[in-house]
Amino acid sequence: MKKVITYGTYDLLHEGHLNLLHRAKELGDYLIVGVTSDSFDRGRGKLNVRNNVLERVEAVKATGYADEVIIEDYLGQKIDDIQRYNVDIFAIGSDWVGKFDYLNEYCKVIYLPRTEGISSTMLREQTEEVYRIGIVGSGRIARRFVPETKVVNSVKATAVFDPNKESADAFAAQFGVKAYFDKYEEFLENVDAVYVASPHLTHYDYTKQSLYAGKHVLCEIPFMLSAAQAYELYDYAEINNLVLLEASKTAFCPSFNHLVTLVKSGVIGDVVDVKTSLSKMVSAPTRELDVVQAGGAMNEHAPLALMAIIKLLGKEYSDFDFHSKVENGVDVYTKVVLNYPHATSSATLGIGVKTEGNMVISGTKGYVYVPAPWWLTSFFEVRYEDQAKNKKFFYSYDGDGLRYEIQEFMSMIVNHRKSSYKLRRRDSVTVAEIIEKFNLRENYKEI
Ligand code: C2G
Repeated sequence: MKKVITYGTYDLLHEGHLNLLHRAKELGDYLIVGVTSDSFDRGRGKLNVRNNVLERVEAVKATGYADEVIIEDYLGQKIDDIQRYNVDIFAIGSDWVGKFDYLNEYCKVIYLPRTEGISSTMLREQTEEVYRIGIVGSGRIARRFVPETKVVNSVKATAVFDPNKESADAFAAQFGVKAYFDKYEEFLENVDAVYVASPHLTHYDYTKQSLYAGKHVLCEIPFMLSAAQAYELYDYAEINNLVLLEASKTAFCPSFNHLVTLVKSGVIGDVVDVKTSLSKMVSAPTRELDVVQAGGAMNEHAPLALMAIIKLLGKEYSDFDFHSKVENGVDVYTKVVLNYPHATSSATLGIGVKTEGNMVISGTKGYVYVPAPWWLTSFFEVRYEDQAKNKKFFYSYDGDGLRYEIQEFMSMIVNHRKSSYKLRRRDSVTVAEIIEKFNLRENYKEI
């Protein structure tokens, strides 16, 4: 029996795909089709795929050409598959000519003619609705945001709001958007969605006003400084069919997502300890060191670190405590410990104390090591007692990494999804709750 294998995303399955699958099937007796996973596609820069992997697998099955459908999830998998399934022919469209010649070592490689005049990109563009996003704040993160919107479908940055007219104008001139500085309502009237990147203490008000005006909101970290505020706004968004998402960058990155799925699937056994660390040294004068502007290591860095712990261990922690070094009223260093019935965790956060910014997840069978800076990593390793079993994982982390959260936000809007499995609302509320406990100085000790 002659076995043929082919791979693809098969987004918005079209005639080009049908022709390709038909031709591939005719090359042999048994056709295996590898459909790319969502994270694999994101990892290879295909950010704007419209159908999720389950929908794409169903579409391929419905063509009737595939005898077997498998998921392609990692770089190098084609070599593994060809050997594992005893494949005779690897077939792929002619847009890939030359790219897969290296597979000749394992089987015959055939490039099939590509159907001209149709592609998933074309279909996506034809059916695409573009949402105007307005940016509140014109600081460092807002500047990194605009270029990242350009690689995501369905969104265009069109406006900026900053009460400081000069900053708003400078930002508008640099990025080709319209500036607003006094009337927030007017800014809201001219956008469909809002990215809140203003100082911490203003997040709640700007987000609330935007939601009340019927706009979807992506809000920077720290999202809210109390659980009640987070609850209230998520509730309002839910009832009013609006998307509200915490811009917890790392939560949406391909590497971190895969790490969570691997750990949940038991590769290191039961998780017993999660240690994360995040430090960025700052020097005065800066808002991070200003008590009036909710400065401090905890408000600054806890959102990402706690998000990671909660995603790995859940929100049902049994007790917690904080140990801080304080200067001029702000914590320049905080160690937060969260204990669970069967696990413990800690985050060491610094703005005036330097820590090693890695993450180590210890389990009963092995551990995961994510080197610094873990929050924007493109690499991690699963390690065991028997080092021969260690496995390294590499991912792309494109641009400034904001594209992943923007893509998730837009996909939620376009597909009318109000929650994201990458960052559940209840997890986001728990992060706010722990930050609130710190700001109330519960279980708190100065060192
Ligand atoms: N195709 C085609 N004609 C088109 C469009 C696509 O023949 N008009 C073919 C592609 O050449 C490919 C298959 O259909 O063989 C799937 O295409 P995509 O969904 O675009 O997936 P792709 O990114 O090509 O996947 O591991 C993934 C593969 O390496 C490539």
